[in-house]
Amino acid sequence: MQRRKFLKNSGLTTAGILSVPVLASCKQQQSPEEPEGPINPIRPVVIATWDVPNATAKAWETLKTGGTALDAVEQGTRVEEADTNNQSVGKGGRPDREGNVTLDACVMDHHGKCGAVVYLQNVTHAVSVARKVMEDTPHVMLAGQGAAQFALEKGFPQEDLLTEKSRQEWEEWKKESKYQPVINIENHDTIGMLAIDQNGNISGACTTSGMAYKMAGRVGDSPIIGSGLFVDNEVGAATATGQGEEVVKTVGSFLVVELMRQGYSPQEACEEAVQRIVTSNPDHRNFQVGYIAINKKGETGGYCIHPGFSYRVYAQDEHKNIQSTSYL
Ligand code: SD4
Repeated sequence: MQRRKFLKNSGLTTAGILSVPVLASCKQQQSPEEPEGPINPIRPVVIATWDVPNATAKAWETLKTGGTALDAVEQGTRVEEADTNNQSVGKGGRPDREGNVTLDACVMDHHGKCGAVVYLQNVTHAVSVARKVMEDTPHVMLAGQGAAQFALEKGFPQEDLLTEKSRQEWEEWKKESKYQPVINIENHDTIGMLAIDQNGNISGACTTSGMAYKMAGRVGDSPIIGSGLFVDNEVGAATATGQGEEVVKTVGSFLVVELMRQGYSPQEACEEAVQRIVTSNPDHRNFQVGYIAINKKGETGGYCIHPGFSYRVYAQDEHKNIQSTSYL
């Protein structure tokens, strides 16, 4: 939904939007009988970017066997990190232009705690290193050599992440050395995953090898809290895929969650966040961005710029791949 339309429908002006928290608290005072939590919430729910049935199945199984939402998103995304056929995540990821596979990942839990690693090399499970940063350090983010050293200290195996297939493709790419991100690359890309568990707690994870043939040292949106992922247990969560630079410029996942706080559904919030990118960037026909979101009621949504993005939802024992609607 476009912002103007929302304002029209809701009868709110910009000033009204800005004062929503004030209005909300007045409303609570006037209607004490109004229930605090969502009525009949859908729980548990897992949602992930792209068609990643093995990952969402693993997350679902984790929830069903007593795991928390954080356990679910970690276990689910690890499936893609270990899958060498997924050349955008973990082992087998496409390298930067110098031939190095560098990983970015983050996690965020229902307490608002978070951890991230950027430019991590030679460790497959970046998402688990990110969780360790969150749980075992006073910091939020570790980069490069420091992140690798931390992973080593925590017992993560060191391995070469560049597979023969990705190496050969990189050799081929070098002949022209043209950096042109490919829209919907193989329809199987960076994984962002959100889950709400039986207790209604929400967590998220996002992990990637980033844009193929990026400059050495480049970091995208995926490990940046608020851009590639954001969780607010009172409201909901969002995560992004696609050209990270555009997501960072609009602090995309935070924006989606803040829109849900203002009353947008997950679907409407994703649409508005994509609209924000499209409006500010006339080049939007040349890149993809996709968002998915979940709210406290367990409702989900997704939206992207170009057709071809899909997302997996596992809820009420139904496991579906949903073709996202798109701006173009
Ligand atoms: C990045 N957002 O590094 C990631 C890449 C991605 O689909 O999502 N590709 O910018």
